Amino acid sequence: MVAAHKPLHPRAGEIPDLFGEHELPEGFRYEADVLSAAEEQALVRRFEGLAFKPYEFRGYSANRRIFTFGAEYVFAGQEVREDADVPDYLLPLTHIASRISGEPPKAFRQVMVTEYSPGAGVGWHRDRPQYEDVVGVSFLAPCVFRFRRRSGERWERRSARVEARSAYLLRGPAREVWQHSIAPMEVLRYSVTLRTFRPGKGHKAVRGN
Ligand SMILES: O=C(O)CCC(=O)C(=O)O
Repeated sequence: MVAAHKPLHPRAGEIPDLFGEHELPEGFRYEADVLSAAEEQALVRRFEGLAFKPYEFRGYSANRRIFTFGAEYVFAGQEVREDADVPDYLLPLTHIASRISGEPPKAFRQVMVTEYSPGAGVGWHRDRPQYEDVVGVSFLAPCVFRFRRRSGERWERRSARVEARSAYLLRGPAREVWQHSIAPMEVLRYSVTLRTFRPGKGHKAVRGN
């Protein structure tokens, strides 16, 4: 659908799906323009220096690459690093995550930078049960953020255009019931995913898929 390329600057919580007919899943919150172009560029310069590794899942490498901060849950394929604390230059993003979620900035104990080269996307999934709230901040290019949930024999679907320099929150049904995915990118995009942990579910350097 060409609608994916339509400029769209909805107010938080009011983004329509690509067809403009359905509400997006409850618990999805969206805020455009959370960063200036200069702030975006400064962060992208930082991302370019990260030692990204392919995201691994059950022994397969995806074509997106990640770098994580926060030692409590280490994805397969990533190093357990001593210096895993969230660096100062990413702290403004924890404040954005706090604003959109109402949780304290420090609650976002895991921060993951993802690099999507052209052709890379994310398959259908829900985030792992260790996590509670999930906030995503987008850089350089818009993406099509897709949702689906089972409805009898069929999938009910929604999708939203997520702009560069925007933030979204996944919580409640948008996070627990609906799966999400990102259509393969045509141009380079980075995202930063900030996650809180469920009480008692943070683990020291647990490795997993
Ligand atoms: O890039 C994004 O905004 C979403 C990433 C995502 O869904 C994930 O890594 O689980």
